[in-house]
Amino acid sequence: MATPVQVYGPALSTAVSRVLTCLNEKDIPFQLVPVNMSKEEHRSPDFLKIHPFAQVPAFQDDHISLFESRAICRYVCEKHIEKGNRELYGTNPLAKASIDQWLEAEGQNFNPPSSTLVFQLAFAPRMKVKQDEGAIKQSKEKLKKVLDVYDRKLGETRYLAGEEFTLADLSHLPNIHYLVSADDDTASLFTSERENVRRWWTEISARESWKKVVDLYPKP
Ligand SMILES: N[C@@H](CCC(=O)N[C@@H](CS)C(=O)NCC(=O)O)C(=O)O
Repeated sequence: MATPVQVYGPALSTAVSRVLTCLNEKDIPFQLVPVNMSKEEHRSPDFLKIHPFAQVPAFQDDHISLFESRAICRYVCEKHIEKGNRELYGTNPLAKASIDQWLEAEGQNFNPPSSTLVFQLAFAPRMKVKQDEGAIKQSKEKLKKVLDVYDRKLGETRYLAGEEFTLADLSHLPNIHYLVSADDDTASLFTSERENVRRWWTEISARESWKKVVDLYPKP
């Protein structure tokens, strides 16, 4: 039997759970290799051989290793075109370009403010780090503008890149998961203020591939 692919890092990392969700969509068995970040294991010389920027996830498939969660997801989809969800990274050049376009929007427009909020609202309290109110306010304003664009698009199509659930939608799951659980009013950005975003979030967060990843998160 082939060795399962290995994903290094804790499941509760947003970038790690992006990759795990993709592997679940594609029905690819994986082994989650623990990396204790509080003990700085991601900065060890051995880890730097597979992730030169000392971050998670790192990914190994036989003799190859990769980093950057979105690149790993694209690789998994291209390598396993026939497995699991075949639409995940499109089946023709236009579908792929459309998915890439929204994956870029996620990485460049959505992720900067939303990952700041994930850190400030979800991780800072757990790490007993003082929250930066200015960063929270500024990121929320930026995120609202991005979500207004999403809401218009999702009023035209069921998912971001068209009528199929794709990597473009999947890539948003980890950050939104943390933001809808925040103690303040951030959840309402996704769950009530924008009708199409609300419908989309309800739909994508109900996917089995994602629920299996949430099951791996440590229980509070
Ligand atoms: N763009 C990278 C981001 C990776 C990233 O920021 N990982 C975080 C955890 S979610 C990390 O390793 N943080 C530790 C650090 O940067 O020191 C990806 O998508 O893989």
